[in-house]
Amino acid sequence: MQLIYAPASPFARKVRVVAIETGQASEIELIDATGISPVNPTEIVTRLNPLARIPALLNEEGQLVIDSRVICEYLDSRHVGHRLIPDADSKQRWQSLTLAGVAEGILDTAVPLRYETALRPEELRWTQLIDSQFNRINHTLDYLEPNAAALGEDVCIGRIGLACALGYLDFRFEEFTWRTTRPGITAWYRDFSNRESMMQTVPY
Ligand SMILES: N[C@@H](CCC(=O)N[C@@H](CS)C(=O)NCC(=O)O)C(=O)O
Repeated sequence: MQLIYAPASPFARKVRVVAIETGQASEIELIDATGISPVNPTEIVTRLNPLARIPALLNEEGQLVIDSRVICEYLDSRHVGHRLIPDADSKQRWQSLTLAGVAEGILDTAVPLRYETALRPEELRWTQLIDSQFNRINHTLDYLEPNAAALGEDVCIGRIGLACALGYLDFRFEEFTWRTTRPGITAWYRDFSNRESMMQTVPY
């Protein structure tokens, strides 16, 4: 299989963490599309993915699998170990998928925010939008904080998503000091970041 990714992409990181956690990393050839952005779609990505986004996976049959959520589910469907997406009859399923949705929402906010603050010419930036997007992330982290202790160490799609989202905030928004008022998430993230899968995929 081939995975079009970039080391800086948090969506691609999620997929890579899932690949490592499920023992499939060695089956995946990584193709680096560093530099891709909405104003620089890059040839390798547009050739494979009409949406010109990463991650994009080409499976062994040459079929395209896109959107990180779908790629994670695809990888989770082809191994025999502990399921990262809990089965339909598991009590954990909706809790894990909801956390995955919350993490996705943080990234769906943070990645465009990065484009807005780093890519868009300074004179065209819209501070009201920037502020409201940071507010959204803050509200979401505040919502998670009281239940941080319940996050636990067990690995699942929701926790992987959250860890990749927090890693992205640290990587792209150094000045965004989300830890200050959130000791629970801070401690959880510190522990989760020690997983081999997280250490092997630190963004750069
Ligand atoms: N919903 C998509 C989002 C993927 C995404 O936005 N990836 C970013 C890189 S982190 C990208 O490809 N940006 C280029 C663009 O939006 O044109 C997924 O989960 O795979």
